[in-house]
Amino acid sequence: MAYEQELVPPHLNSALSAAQEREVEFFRHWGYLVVEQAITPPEVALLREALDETFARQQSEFIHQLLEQDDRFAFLIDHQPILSRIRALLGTCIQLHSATARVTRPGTLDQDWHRDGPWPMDFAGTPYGSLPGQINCAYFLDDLNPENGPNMIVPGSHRVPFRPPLGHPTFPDEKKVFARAGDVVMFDGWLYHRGGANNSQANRRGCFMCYQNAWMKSREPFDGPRVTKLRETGPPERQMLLGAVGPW
Ligand SMILES: O=C(O)CCC(=O)C(=O)O
Repeated sequence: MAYEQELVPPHLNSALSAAQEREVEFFRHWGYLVVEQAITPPEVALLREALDETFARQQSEFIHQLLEQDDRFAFLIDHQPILSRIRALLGTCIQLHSATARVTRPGTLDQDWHRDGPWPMDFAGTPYGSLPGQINCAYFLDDLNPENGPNMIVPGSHRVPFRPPLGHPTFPDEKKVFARAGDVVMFDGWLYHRGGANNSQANRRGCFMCYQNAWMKSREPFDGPRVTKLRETGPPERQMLLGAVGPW
């Protein structure tokens, strides 16, 4: 066997409370969920500090392999207010697809509508039931407003069987999410989404923890020194989240 048996939970689906079932139903239908104040103000301050330092070193708007940058990001791996919802949606055998951050500088233009993966979508899934399931969790570290740009989504678009339009035309049913610092927008990676233009004078900061089932390929290798140490020293679920289950 290529993995330690104790890493794999005995059941794929755990029992859900009535409140969790309502959230799952909402997410299945609309493809997103806003979790207000999922991190505390001190946690927001900690992440801002870590991200500002990372950004000063990297000078890149988009930061890949975030967990390799600074230990202060590590608590996001299994932050329970979000991970409990990921488990409710994807089941218990889950891993990170990627951990990234975006610092949207003043003057950045509107993003184009996009999905996070190239795979075609069919609202019926496959005959056996699977969908390209991937859920991105956007931790916003600044209050979003019309100046620095909302997080834009088209609720329900995660199941439409065609790709988003080119550019960033207006959808009649688009939603501008004005998240507050500390809120998390969880969204199906196939939901049409984009970041709004930043016309303010300040950076607009966010960390993106993206999850999928543990039997899928991750986008990141998760093989750098910080992640390797986190995996080797972490409890079983954290090990699984960081890719300890290799080939099946
Ligand atoms: O910043 C946002 O609101 C969304 C960012 C995004 O979709 C991306 O970076 O691909």
